[in-house]
Amino acid sequence: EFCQTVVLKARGGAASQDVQYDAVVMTANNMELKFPRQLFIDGQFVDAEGGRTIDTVNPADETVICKVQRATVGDVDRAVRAAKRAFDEGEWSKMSARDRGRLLFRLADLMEQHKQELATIESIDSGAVYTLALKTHVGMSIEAWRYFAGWCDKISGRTVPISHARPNRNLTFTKKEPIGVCGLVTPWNYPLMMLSWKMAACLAAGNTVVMKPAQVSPLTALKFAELSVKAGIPPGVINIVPGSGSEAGNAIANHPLVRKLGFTGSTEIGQTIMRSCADSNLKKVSLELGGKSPLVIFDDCDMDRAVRNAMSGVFFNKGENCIAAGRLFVQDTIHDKFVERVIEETKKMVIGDPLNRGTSHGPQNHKAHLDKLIDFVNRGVKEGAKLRYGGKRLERPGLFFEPTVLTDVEDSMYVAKEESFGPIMIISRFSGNDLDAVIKRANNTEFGLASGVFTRDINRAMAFADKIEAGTVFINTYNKTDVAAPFGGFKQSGFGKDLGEEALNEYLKTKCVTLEY
Ligand code: TAP
Repeated sequence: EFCQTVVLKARGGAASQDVQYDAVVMTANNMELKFPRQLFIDGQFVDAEGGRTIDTVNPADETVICKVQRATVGDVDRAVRAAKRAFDEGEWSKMSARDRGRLLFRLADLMEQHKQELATIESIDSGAVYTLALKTHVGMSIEAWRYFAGWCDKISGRTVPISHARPNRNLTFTKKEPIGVCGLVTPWNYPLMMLSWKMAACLAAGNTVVMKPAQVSPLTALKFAELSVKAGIPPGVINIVPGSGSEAGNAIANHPLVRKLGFTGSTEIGQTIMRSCADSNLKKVSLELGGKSPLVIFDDCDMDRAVRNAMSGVFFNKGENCIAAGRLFVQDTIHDKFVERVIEETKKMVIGDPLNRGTSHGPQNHKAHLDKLIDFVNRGVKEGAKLRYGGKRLERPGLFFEPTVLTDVEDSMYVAKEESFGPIMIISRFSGNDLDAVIKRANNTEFGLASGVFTRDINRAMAFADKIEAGTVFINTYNKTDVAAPFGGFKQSGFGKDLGEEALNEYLKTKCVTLEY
């Protein structure tokens, strides 16, 4: 691990200062990468108390990329206090909303200038295919920053016609105010994008933030911290505390000065977090949790389009995708043809080094996850599902798992009910044209994140959209998320929205002012 001291020249107002840090320097993807590996607190890169570290591993060859400092409860407390100072006394809360927007636009521009470097770091840290990391992991992150930067000076309240106290008159108006110090805890599947979806809305609303990335993929969050200094975001506004969920994540959820927690991750940890938020100080919470999203394919669909979208619906980002089509229902009249087509396409997928431009399928994020996928398939086969393709770890270095197709999946099976979060297509059949029957099966889950339907019958598609219990519905498409469209689940997939105007409400409070004159 080669390190070099980097001095960052911050732009911006009086609060800006040069920041010095020890960067990890390495070459990958024919470029030089430079990124921090320390905590980012109050505008400075610092070691954790006690200096404990976590190894971060490249899943393409299982080598250790570097050691990252691991935040303790005390470190989180320092970060929260810095965020509180920045909110109460700092430049951030004093500047106008439009100036805040300018800073966020500048940050987005810097991310754009470092796009290749960010995508390469994301690729080596999380196994994302580089071309996808450029377009989605980093590309959509930049779009989220620009989208929310544009909202900064458009957040407004209302005037409300209340009854007068005659002969006087009354007026009520509402103000949308930032909440204060917000905590964010995110997963490893889209490390920079999950940070960006939440933090862009959070900062646009005027809050300050303490963020914990997933311990297995923390590097782009730290590179992002560096860019935030260059953009001139004042010290303490953004704090990044890599570390474990049980220690650093839990310390954020429990902290009495944090007033809002935005979380993306599993349903199980979501429940723990909600409990901590309630017990500590009743902090506001939004939860984007697991999914088992149904995709229903009728025999009047455009078959090519259905096959293409089902493939990306399941295999996009090696299945490490929260809205992945976790279960396919295919009408019996086209079932066999459909299965044959997806197997044919799956065979064509190019598995390999995620940095190669021709690769379409990279390694799974980390070893424990890969092991879970192997167990998942074995369990399905044991219960009677048919393994039609894949299902094993590949015999090559790196955490590669073959894209997998399971058919004959019955509703009672484990694989029909639980999320795999990996590249495993689960196919069940349905008969006849009974929409209600298949919707009932599709709704028979505690998850409710996304859903999809392929049919040329617009009435059937709209009836599906009405009756399906999911926060997102795709008709004749899949995975079509956009920074302007609200995103989030129903039932045990959580509550609260990322993206779109609605996401701002997660990070704002409404004050109601009444005056008499
Ligand atoms: P989790 O295990 O829930 O981890 C998510 C984050 O929470 C990580 O940063 C984790 O830290 C932290 N954490 C763990 N225990 C905690 C605790 N007691 N208190 C506070 N924080 C804690 O999920 P995962 O394995 O990273 O991600 C996979 C899951 O996320 C899947 O179920 C997937 O569906 C879901 N997901 C959902 C969405 C949306 S938008 N709904 C998006 C992506 C992923 P560590 O780093 O130490 O684990």
